[in-house]
Amino acid sequence: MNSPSLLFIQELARNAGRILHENYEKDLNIKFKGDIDLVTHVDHESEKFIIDEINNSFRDHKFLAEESGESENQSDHLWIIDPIDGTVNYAHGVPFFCVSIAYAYQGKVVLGAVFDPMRNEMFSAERGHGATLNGNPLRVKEQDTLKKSLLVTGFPYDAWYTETNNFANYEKFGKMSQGVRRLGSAALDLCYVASGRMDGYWELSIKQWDIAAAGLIAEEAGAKVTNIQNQKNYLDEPLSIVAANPALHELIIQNLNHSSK
Ligand code: LIP
Repeated sequence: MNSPSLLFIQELARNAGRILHENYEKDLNIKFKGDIDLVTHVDHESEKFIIDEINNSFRDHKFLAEESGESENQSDHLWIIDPIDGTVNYAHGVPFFCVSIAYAYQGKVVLGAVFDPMRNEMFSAERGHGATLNGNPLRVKEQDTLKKSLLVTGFPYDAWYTETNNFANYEKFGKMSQGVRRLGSAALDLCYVASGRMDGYWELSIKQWDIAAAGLIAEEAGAKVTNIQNQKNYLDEPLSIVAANPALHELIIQNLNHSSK
């Protein structure tokens, strides 16, 4: 068998999460990829562990990972990996981050696992078989009015310069909802929508590795997940995302500004 099981991807995320937990609040050898886009040696250690484990179990799979990029080989089997989603939180000692691992077959994500090592919370899904949190079924909340909704969003690393910085939406939705949170991990933001802790999530600019696993988890929990053009191919460039139950998803799409102008 050259395809993984849900159990395999769950254990892989859990074991990578141990690396994050063991190094939390230690010397992280922080380096900067941009003005505010940073990386720690733990990002690289977690990613190497995940890729080595996959190579030990499966032959010739392809990878798209935040730190090492896209592997050059061709394969029907693609792993989409964020070794630490919430790296800025991790680097600052804020306990809100996770490991995000997705597996896609012939271009369609079929398995996803997001593990939060600080709360020991394993969010996972297999396409067509539902989503769970530590084995318990997940379902989005059916909140259908913005003023009763708790929303979550994020900002791109080039927010200082880009017109799609999302600040105008933060203010607009802040005046239409019960609140807008910025928690710092897209994967956990999506999993919190899947679990009903949050009602809706959006970002104007995001990466495949941030959302591939949790996007499937949210879909399997009953969320409508699209890009900001309301298209279902939210993993295609240029990436953006909106996730909520269908009624609230429509209200977010209707009110979203696609630029700061
Ligand atoms: C982060 C996302 C976050 C987004 C940040 C960044 P990273 O991913 O989780 O939601 O707002 O700009 O993309 O860099 O921690 O893997």
